[in-house]
Amino acid sequence: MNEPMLGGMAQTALDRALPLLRPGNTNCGGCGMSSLLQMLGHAAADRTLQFVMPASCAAVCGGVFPLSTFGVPTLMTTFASGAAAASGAAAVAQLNGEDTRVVCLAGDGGTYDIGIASLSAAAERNEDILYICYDNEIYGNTGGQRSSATPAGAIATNLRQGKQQPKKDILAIIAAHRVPYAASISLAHADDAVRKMRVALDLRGFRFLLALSPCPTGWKSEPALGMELVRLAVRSGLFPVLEIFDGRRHVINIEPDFSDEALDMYLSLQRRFQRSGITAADLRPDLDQLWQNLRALSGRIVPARRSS
Ligand SMILES: Cc1ncc(C[n+]2csc(CCOP(=O)(O)OP(=O)(O)O)c2C)c(N)n1
Ligand code: SF4
Ligand SMILES: [Mg+2]
Repeated sequence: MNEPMLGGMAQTALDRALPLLRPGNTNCGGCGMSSLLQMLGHAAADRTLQFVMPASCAAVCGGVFPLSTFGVPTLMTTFASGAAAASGAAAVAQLNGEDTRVVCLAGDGGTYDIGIASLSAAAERNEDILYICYDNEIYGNTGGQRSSATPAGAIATNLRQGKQQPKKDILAIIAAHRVPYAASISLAHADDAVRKMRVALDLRGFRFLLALSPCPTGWKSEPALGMELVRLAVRSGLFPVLEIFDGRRHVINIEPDFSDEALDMYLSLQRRFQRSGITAADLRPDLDQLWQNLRALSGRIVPARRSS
């Protein structure tokens, strides 16, 4: 199967004997997390994996015991204990002399909010786990409530007028723990995403990946437009794609063109931004500041915004 959305990188029998996420799962059509799992399967190839998943759409999409659509052993946990349980699973694998890579897959609610204490603790101890946050910017599995990852201007089922506060910068928070590797990945840039997944799978110690994950159900967007939305977010500078090594060395992987047209398109293609009427002009000052900081951290002196 050659799926154009993934640039021909869809899961095939050549990647691993069992896909990480099999057909029959309960994810909505166009769910970014499904694409992420497809890419992760491609990146992991024949590496031995174990999943740990706190409460989320991911945790339920495997189905009802004893059936599972996951292609690897998967441990479901409470929200608060995801990173702690993953740390334990990694320790057990090491004691058994197994080369199992433990991957904690969590949503933004489980990462930015309810699981942040055990996540911070695991990062501080430099536990040997790969923590992946698929960030759909809401509590998706319970109907789309606001999280601290919800961006300014978006409505949620418990927030009717559009969020006032900006999104929490979770990558900076994780980097502040000086972990070996933290990176953001764009699902619309499959080569870069798969490369980083491989780097993160092969490193030892605490590794963190953050993916902006389209959620047609919560974003009120067309399922087929998910990858285009991610592309617009990257292009406009809204979602920076970067790697941070040891919490210090910042590398920007994809250079935006800071297009306001792309940013307005991103906002207008999702009905969650309609009620607040937020525009690129409202967001741009904060984005300029964000990019000035990123330029300083990455040692690059390119101006935050190119003059047109
Ligand atoms: C302590 C606790 N509070 C609330 C819930 C109910 N709950 C289950 S999944 C979920 C949403 C999770 O959101 P997120 O982590 O962003 O993952 P998503 O559903 O968006 O994939 C909630 C609130 C729970 N299981 N445990
Ligand atoms: S609600 Fe969103 S995150 Fe959950 S399965 Fe549907 S598209 Fe995916
Ligand atoms: Mg979520």
